[in-house]
Parts: sequence; structure tokens; C-alpha cells
Amino acid sequence: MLTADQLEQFEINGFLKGDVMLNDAEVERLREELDLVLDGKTKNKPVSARNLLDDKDYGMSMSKSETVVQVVNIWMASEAFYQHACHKQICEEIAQMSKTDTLRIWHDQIQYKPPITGGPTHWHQDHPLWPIIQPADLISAWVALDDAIIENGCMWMVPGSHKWGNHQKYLAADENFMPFHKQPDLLPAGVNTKAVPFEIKKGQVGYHHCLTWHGSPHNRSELKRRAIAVHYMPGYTKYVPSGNHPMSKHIHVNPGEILAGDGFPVVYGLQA
Ligand SMILES: O=C(O)CCC(=O)C(=O)O
Repeated sequence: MLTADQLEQFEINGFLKGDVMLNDAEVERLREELDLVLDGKTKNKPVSARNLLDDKDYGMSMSKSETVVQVVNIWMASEAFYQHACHKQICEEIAQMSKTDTLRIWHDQIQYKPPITGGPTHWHQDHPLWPIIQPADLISAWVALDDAIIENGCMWMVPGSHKWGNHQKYLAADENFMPFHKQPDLLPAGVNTKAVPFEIKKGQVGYHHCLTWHGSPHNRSELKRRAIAVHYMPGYTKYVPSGNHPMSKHIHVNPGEILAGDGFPVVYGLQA
């Protein structure tokens, strides 16, 4: 469980480093499962597996160019990743921060930046990229499957940015991959948009709010940078479509209804 001080830190910053949740054997198990999924060797498949940077389906084979391998909903392809999404302490802590009694998986995603050719994940806020769910109360648990450090492209965060609203279309990066707002007069007066590195140890969890500005630069190191992020929605989250999203095809409720169903399992709460 998180302490009152940790909860306050999350409330102020919009992100928080948590405990090491997975031991070496557990991380190794997930790495092996990831390999099986990327090699197309699992019976069930994820929702997508692609290079985020060329926007094509990845077809389960490794590209040689600059790459961020993104796998969405690996939990559907791998029982081990499903069990990971149900991790008791992580779910309890997300519920604490969300102040909710029920959590569902919105979706998960692997982001793997291979050595040398690992590309950037551009500055963004999560919720504006999810234009089919409301409200913007989701929290993600990002667990490192390799030490994520500055050298191999760890995430960077902008403290307090989760309180500034939707600025997605104005976010860009400067030449040092620091965040750059294209129309800063739209920001609340006096805010500081300086980013800080969010280094996470292998097996450790880092939490972030779905409006926090974040991004991760290239991986030019010899080290892999693999991670599993699970995006959790409070039980009251509704399907409110105003755009497209890869999860749309798994939705079988009507607009305005709670987003529930087989594609969005309850992982915390009375119904779990
Ligand atoms: O893994 C990364 O570098 C980015 C992940 C991310 O944007 C997220 O989990 O919301």
C-alpha cells in the first residue's frame, strides 16, 4: 500500500516511483513470453504488434530501422501477462491513487526500444490519445523489464502537468528531446514545463496519471529497454466515442455506458 506521503507526491506531480514488484525470475518469465508473442508462437494474439514509428503492423518480425516495438494487449496472448495485470499490490495502489473500489484493464502495452536503433516515443498525454473513454481519471503502472535509465531511453515526466488540461496537440520536442509547447500562452500562468527523468529499475513500477506529459528518447545504448505498461480505468469509466482507437472493436456497450465486457476485465474490486 502507498503511504500518505506517496499519495501526496502522486497528487502533486502526476507520477510516482513504486516498489520493485517483480523478482528476477518473474521478469525473465515475462521476457520469454514477450519473445514468444513477437515470434508469433502463442495461440492467442495481442490486439496489435507494430513499430510505433512506421505505423504499420509489425507482422511479428523485427525491423532493422529505428524502432519502438509496441504490443497492445499482450495480456490477451499470454496468461503470464494477464496475471501481471492482476498484480495484487499494483492494483491496490492504483485503486488507492484513483480513489475507486473497482478497476478494469483499459489496455496494456509493451514498449521495447532495441539497442542502438531504439527510437523515441514522442511527448504526449495518454488520455487525449484515447478518444473513446471518459473521464480522464486513468492511471498507468509501467513496469520495467530492463533497468530503464537515461542511456537506454527511460521515460521523462513533466511534474504537475496532469493538472493543466489537454495540451496534446501543442506538444513537441526540442533538439534535446525536452518538451516544447507550441502555444505556451494557453498554459496556466507561471507553470514550469521542465521535464525530469523517470529512471525505473528492472521489476520496479512507475505510476503516471493519464494527463501527465511524458515521452522517452532514443535508445542509442547497447542495452535493451523493455517495459510493460498497464492502463487501468476506474470502475465508473464510460464509453464516450469521439474518435477512433484500436480497442473500439472490442467494445460491446452503448455510448454513455460503463465500459465493461470481456475485453476489459475487472482486476480489482468486488467483482474481480
Ligand atoms: O514506454 C515508454 O517509453 C512510453 C510508454 C507510455 O507512453 C505509457 O505507458 O503511457
